[in-house]
Amino acid sequence: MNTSTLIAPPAIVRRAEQHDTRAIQAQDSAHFIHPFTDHGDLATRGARVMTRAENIYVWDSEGHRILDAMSGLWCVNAGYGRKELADAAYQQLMTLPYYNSFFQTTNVPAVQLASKLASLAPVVGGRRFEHVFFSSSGSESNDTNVRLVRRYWDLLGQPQRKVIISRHNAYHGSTMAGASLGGMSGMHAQGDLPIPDIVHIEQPYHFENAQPGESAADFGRRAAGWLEAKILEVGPERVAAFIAEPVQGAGGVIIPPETYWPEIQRIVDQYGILLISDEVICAFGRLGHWFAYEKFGYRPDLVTFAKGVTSGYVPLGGVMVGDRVAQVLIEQGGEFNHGYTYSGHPVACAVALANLELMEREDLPGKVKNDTGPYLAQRFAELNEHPLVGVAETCGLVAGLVLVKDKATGETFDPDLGVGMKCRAHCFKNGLIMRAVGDRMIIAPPLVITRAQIDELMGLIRQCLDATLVQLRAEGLHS
Ligand code: PXG
Repeated sequence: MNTSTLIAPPAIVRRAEQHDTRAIQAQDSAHFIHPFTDHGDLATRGARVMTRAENIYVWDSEGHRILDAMSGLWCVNAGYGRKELADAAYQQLMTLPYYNSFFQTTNVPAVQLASKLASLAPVVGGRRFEHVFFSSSGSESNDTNVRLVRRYWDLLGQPQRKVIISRHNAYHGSTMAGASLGGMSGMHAQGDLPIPDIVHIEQPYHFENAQPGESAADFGRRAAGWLEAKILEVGPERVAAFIAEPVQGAGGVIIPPETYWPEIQRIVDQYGILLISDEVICAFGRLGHWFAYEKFGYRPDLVTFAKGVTSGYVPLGGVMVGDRVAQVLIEQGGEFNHGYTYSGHPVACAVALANLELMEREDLPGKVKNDTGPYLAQRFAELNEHPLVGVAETCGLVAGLVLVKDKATGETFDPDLGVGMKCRAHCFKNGLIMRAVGDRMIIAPPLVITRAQIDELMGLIRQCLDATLVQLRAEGLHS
């Protein structure tokens, strides 16, 4: 990439190297409640203090350079240090830092961004996305979806259609509705979740849920069939929508077999229920398309987005509202009593516009589809030879592998051994951020990653898998 577009780092570097890590960690422990964190554990270890970033690398307060193969948290699609995103924020902050979109007002960046998103959303099977609702996060957007689909069925005179079907091990956010839509058992175990009328089916994870010898294609059709079974169990007249990630992200990069989505489409069509594609991770080039439903060829009614829309530089999320819902909501709806202070925030929208223009100019979705995605697929597949790896798969620029005890039988480790966390510790030690979801190791690097950097990434992954294997053998956990 053109390094002149990076924010010049020298001043920041000098300050970063002067950070007093212990003092920051102590203050962090004293005052900062982190998301999804055991604070007793954090206090004894001390948080890793990130101080700066550039391209696909981040630096901590001790001066370590780390290859960020998770794009922050699946969001820094355009890579770090993109000056034009900072400029767009600054310009907008100086012009109109905030105004709301309630009370019959609007602002220019929000209008431009809504139009831009409508133009980027592919038309599949004649379905268009001409309308956008803005929020500040994926969670808020999925809360919006719950309200939208229930309002839609109310307006159509079918208020009994309230049930939303989701999947176990899905992630749809951390608010009451987001966590309920998600299928994370650890989240449901705290705070009486899920809320009423949200139910779950099993995920399409071939490695774990297929029968012995069952082909991926057969399994994909069978897994989609669980949706039909659930609709019949609940009663088709009570089902409002099905929500799913195109590829499950936080659940461990679960890539459905090719037969899955077409069968899901057939089922939602047959029962007339709405389809929500949660593309918080998968949109904006991550799978080689602006929106992932195009890759899999299905026709959602609502599309959740966040993260990559601004490459994570400022918070923004939203819902692409397809014609079917928009027509009812707008033509028959009257006032929809829903909205956030920051819906259509001018600074967030200005940054998103600059980000989408940058991605368009550098053709990041095309690069992932035709160049780096296939190259990562080829290099990642080589890991299938590794004695610790059960199966290694990619889709665009997300990838996941499962660590196994016995390669021949596919036997997995006792989850209590924390083998994934052991591997993650080797990654940190070797300058690589790779996420562990149980014993699945996953990556989602910035979309600006080059082939040479993919080679560097693969070298690090192999080194970390080797180090993990040595440790497991020493502990008598692997042959
Ligand atoms: N939907 C999907 C598919 C997501 O991945 C959300 C909704 C919620 O977005 P917000 O912006 O409210 O966080 C997400 C977020 C992880 C991890 O550990 C993943 C997410 C968030 C936090 C952690 O992989 N995804």
